[in-house]
Amino acid sequence: MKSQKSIDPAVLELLPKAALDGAETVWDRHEAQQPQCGFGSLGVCCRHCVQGPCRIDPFGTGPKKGICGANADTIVARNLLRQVAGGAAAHVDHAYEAVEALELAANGEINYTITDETKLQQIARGFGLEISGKSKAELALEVVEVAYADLANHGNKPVQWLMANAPKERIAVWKSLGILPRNPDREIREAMHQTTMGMDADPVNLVLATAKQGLVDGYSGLKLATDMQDILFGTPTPVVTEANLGVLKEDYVNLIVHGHVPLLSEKIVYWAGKLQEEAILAGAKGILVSGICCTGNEVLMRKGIPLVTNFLAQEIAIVTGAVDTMIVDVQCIMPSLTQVASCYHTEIVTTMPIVKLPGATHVPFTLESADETAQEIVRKAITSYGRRDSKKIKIPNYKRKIMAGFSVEAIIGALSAVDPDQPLKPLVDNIVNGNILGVVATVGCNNVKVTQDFMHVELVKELVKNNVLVVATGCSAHALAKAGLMNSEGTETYAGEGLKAVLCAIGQAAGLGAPLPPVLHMGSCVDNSRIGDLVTAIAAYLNVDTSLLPVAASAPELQHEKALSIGTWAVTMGLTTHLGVVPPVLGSKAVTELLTNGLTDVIGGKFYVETDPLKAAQGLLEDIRAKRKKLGLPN
Ligand code: MSK
Repeated sequence: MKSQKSIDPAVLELLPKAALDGAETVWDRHEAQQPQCGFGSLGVCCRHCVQGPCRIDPFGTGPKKGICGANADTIVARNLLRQVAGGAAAHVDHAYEAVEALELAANGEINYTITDETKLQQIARGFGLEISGKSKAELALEVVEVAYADLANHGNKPVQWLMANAPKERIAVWKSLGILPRNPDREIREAMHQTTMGMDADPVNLVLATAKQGLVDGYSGLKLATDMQDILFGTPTPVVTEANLGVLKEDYVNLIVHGHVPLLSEKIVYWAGKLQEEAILAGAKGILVSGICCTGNEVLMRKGIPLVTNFLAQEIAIVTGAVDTMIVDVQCIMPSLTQVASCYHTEIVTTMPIVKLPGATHVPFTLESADETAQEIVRKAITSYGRRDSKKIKIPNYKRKIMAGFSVEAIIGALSAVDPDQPLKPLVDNIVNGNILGVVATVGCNNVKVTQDFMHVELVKELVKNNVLVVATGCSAHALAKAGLMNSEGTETYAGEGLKAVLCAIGQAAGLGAPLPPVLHMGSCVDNSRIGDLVTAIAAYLNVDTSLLPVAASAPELQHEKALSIGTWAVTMGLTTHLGVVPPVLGSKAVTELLTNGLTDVIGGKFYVETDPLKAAQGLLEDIRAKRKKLGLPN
């Protein structure tokens, strides 16, 4: 299947146009990189000091040690720890900005409101804060104080966001392994220290440090970011919209938001609504905002903004010739966007001080000037619309209806229609009786080494056919949305009989008049915390450790360091975590064995690598069935 670049028909339709228009794509550059470095692919190249680079001969005939004496096990384990720490750093930085935004909003220093008081109170209660008699702003400032204290705590106090939210059984496991993280900056700094020249050479110690970074990511990154964003912008509720390049409209100003952080994109959505008249005066029918990657997921979940496409096709969106402005914030932004945009009239707008692209327009975003910045960018898009070349426009007519917005609160809300007193009971009862065999979370990216979306879609079709409920985030959610797995028709077409019956019953009870989709869209990369919350709630309801649940995770097409850190967190949660792309660890048998097997006895979870989607589905089904058997549930 790798010979094909994508299974997305919209992408396939536009690839020849990209070539004709002189727009180089990620697939062209991947081809030019062949053959990719075998040492790098195996993880046995070390560049941590300037005596190197050193490479270990994987066949055993050449050097077995680097110049300092580090062997393949040490080098592979150090490289992995740095990658996972890189992913955690990105999420913690994201979360930190969200905390700052909540503080400024609560102090009335910026024009953002606190939207979800219920969530604010729930989080405050989790930290033992008194909520009665306090205004929203007062309580928010107290929560902010806890967050800042957590981000900067001294001594050996563990991360409070973890202690308040993680399952107690898991905390005991992590404590016994000595991997409870302290403040995240200290842990990330320590990982850099631990892996520099002349430091840790013990692969077991390094792999445990990697697990600790997974926890930094899970609680000081993902969970903290989602909590802050829900308080500020609201906890998602079900929304219906569409996904794929066909959502772009030729006669509208098309403005795409891309990246990860919703602080600016929320304002863009607001001001695009307000400035419609200006677009009409410019000759358009209006302004259409749509999204790529996880900024797209954020505004989809809360505002019902349509999804254009996922990571691998970000350049292809521009090839439509109909994108007037693409605004980027942080993470997953290809530097090539400006080269592709130069073939069309599209303006790329960077907004963050740490993400500037040569050839892009930089409009600095600050929380204090958010409204002005958003207006300026929307007006830029309207101006850009006037520069279009109609001969270059081609919008593929492919899009699918999707239902998204499945926060844990929204799922509980739908289940409450069946059992208001014990909302989790209908879900758990159906897992127990086997109508739902188990739950799999598919997360993460596209990777150019894999046919775009193929692994996501084929894996998930097989899982839902076997009555596995799938929840999804990130670019996996995009892929499944584009493939028609996030609407009621998807339930009719793809779900096994048991799963279909449950989704129909809940959909009817919740007043949707149609089944719930077989794949529930739970949000962006940081919203993997929602999946963690759901797993934690189910385990608490059943009073079992998460590692015993018939629940697994998968990153079918991972590319980013963040996907590695999210996957590591899933393993620390006790879940079998499938990777559909081989990470750079095969150069060390010891590290590979630890990750895929050796850790299981102590941590409960493990990585499972399988590049064939149907075999991967079978592997996950076997894992789920084995866990059901242990719990005494029917298979
Ligand atoms: S955007 S990290 S390619 S999921 Fe979150 Fe997609 Fe992966 Fe970026």
